[in-house]
Amino acid sequence: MNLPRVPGRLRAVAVARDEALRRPVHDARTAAILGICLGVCFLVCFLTGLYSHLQQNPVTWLPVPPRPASLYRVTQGLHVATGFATVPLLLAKLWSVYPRLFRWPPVSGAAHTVERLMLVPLVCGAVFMLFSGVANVSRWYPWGFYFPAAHYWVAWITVGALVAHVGAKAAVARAALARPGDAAALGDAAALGDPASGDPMTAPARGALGRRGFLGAVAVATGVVTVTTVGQTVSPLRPLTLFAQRRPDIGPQGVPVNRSAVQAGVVDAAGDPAFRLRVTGAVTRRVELTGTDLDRLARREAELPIACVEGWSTSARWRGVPVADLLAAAGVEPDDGVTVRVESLQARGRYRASELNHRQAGDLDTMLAVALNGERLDLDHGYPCRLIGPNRAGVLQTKWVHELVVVRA
Ligand SMILES: Nc1nc2c(c(=O)[nH]1)N[C@H]1C(S)=C(S)[C@@H](COP(=O)(O)O)O[C@H]1N2
Ligand SMILES: [Mo]
Repeated sequence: MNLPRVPGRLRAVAVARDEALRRPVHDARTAAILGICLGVCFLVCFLTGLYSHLQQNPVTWLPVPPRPASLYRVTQGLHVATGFATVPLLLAKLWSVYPRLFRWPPVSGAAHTVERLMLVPLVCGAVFMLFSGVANVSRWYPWGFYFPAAHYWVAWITVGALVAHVGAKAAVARAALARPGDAAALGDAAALGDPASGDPMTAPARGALGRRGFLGAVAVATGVVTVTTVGQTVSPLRPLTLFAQRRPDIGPQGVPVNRSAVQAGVVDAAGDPAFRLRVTGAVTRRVELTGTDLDRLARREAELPIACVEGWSTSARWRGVPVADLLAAAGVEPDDGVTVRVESLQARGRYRASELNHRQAGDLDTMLAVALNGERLDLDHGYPCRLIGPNRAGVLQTKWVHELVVVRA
């Protein structure tokens, strides 16, 4: 090898790098295969994440529909599952490509400099997304920022960098996938600008990990992570739930509780005989109902899921009063100018209120539930009444409801 201007230490790095790049586990073909798997996971995760963002930050020009009833359960289950599956995939990809970091000279030309700089937001963004997502569903918050906002904006940065990366690498990846592995390894090392790498010593050393073995191990790791976590939403896999934070069948009345009545500080108010549910705001008649009135009016039954943003979900049988009936009693027609604010007895906290658009408010399965799985609603599930509606994120299923405020645009 002839590298006259490179000091001895760097030359040793170059030799080690070229040797690594000749191994199939570090070549362009392996990188491309892992890249495609990662790209698919990122795409599904990003789109389902956008949908979850839209649920929690509604816009008038794209109202979230109440049907299909289980849509959010499926999209958020996919969001968390693909996020988890991405962890082993990303680690494998980073390990597969890290020898390229030691390229010398580090950049050649302006376009290449930009391409390499884009790796910073791509890698940092991807690591941040996975770390913050996994920590959040584990209910570990080792940070001072508001998780949903940070997770949302870093997602855009990461996906932007990913699009640029795919654009820059498409030709190399396509070629690597079209060629048999060894040629890919060779071409790849040569592409790093070191003519000495063009020698034909491309076969992996005897006993070294081959591409098939490496990708097989990654597939097994991804499978294990998925199978031991999706039980939090896919009922037949419940017994295998090992790493997920929730068994969705454990809790009062067979449903988990995220925030209890004690934590929400509503025990006294919820148990007070003076409790009244009020329908207020842009109404023709004010409506005021006692707990007994609610029980009497609660004739609607529906099987609807609770689907937490953290990935667990479960289906349950609810009985309650359709919000549409309460609006009718208040003389309100839920046309497209109407939104309904659902207010909880809980005085503080981010999830103490939620909003219904006119389509959600008009769906008869959107109701104030008083019974769950055939029993009077448990205090921790929102007694005296809680909102439950089809195709809604768990955070929007407000518990301990005491007021519906009709807002007219
Ligand atoms: N008032 C109030 N309602 C709330 C919450 C809350 O903290 N306060 N948490 C929400 C979240 S995050 C979820 S997932 C569901 C869970 O409902 P459950 O405890 O009945 O399972 O309630 C929602 N309703
Ligand atoms: Mo939740």
